[in-house]
Amino acid sequence: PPRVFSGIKPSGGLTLGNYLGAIKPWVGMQGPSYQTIYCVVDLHAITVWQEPAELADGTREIAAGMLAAGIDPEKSILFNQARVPEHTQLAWIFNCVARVGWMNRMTQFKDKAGENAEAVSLGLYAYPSLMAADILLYHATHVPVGEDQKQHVELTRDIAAKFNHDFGREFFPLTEAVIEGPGMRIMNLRDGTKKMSKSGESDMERINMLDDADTIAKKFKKAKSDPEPLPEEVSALAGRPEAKNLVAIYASLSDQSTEAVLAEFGGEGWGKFKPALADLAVEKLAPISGEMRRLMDDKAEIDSMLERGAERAREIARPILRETYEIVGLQYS
Ligand code: AQP
Repeated sequence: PPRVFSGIKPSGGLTLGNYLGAIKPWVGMQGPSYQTIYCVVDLHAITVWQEPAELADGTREIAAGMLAAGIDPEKSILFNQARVPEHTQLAWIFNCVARVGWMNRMTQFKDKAGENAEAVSLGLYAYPSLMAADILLYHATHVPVGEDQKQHVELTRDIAAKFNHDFGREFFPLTEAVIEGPGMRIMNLRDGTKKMSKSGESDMERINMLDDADTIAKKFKKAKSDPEPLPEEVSALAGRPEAKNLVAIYASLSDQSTEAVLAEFGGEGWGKFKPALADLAVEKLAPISGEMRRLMDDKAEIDSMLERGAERAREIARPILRETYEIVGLQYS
């Protein structure tokens, strides 16, 4: 079956955006149609400063979130990136294949670096090359990601194509981004034009998977909305980013279409919709956060699960890296 690879950075606590936009669809891809490989990409996290004392626990939290949400370590390979050194080995080769001009066009780098592009880490700049290595180390052909990662998957194809061309062999596949349907980009609760992020400034702008029921209720109550009631028609959500986001979260959590949510709540005010949304979120998230806490209590168990996953990942990665070295003419022992 075609191989799927995707990952999450342990750069903060897991958010509702990561869950609805990534983990939930990944759970659905497990099964006979795909071989699924999911990774906690800790090497990507350190492209910006991470407190060493918190990084290992952050890695365990993301792994616990994936397990609690339904990633099954028997059906999928689940591990953390640092345990498989082949990722960085292949990334170096890709640093020598990719062109500086390609990196200069990456919009995520421009967004993250902002005004300060001279002072960010070299790792942040080279991030897409490591991401290409993550994917191509397994010859993965399908990468489920949010819309914001599409450009990086296209760059992965460019790197694969240039490698294949330069060395005269069709060795790396041309990977496809699998973008989930609309509504899968969960926005910031205080500003509906920005995405919900782990590392956003204020905790009030996101729902963390480990938030308790009162915190979830408070965050939705204080979430920015607008003075209008909910519309009857989906088209009337245009130009109302906060309303659109809250309706999309409800639809995604309840596995319904936006139309169905508006059929139920159209014409109602926020005083009715926000508590219903908070109740739904608590109902869906409480079992996951409970299981996450239980898993995180036993660090040794999570670590040995990640270690087993890493061993399985290396069985695939090692021969592909070895062959890459041979193609390039590097001696390897
Ligand atoms: N708000 C979101 N809505 C939908 N999907 C999202 N993803 C992240 N935020 C949202 C998806 O989650 C996967 C893992 O993302 P990541 O952790 O590797 O990187 P990110 O997209 O940069 O996540 P954050 O939360 O915004 O982290 P920080 O703040 O550290 O940069 C990806 O598939 C992503 O699309």
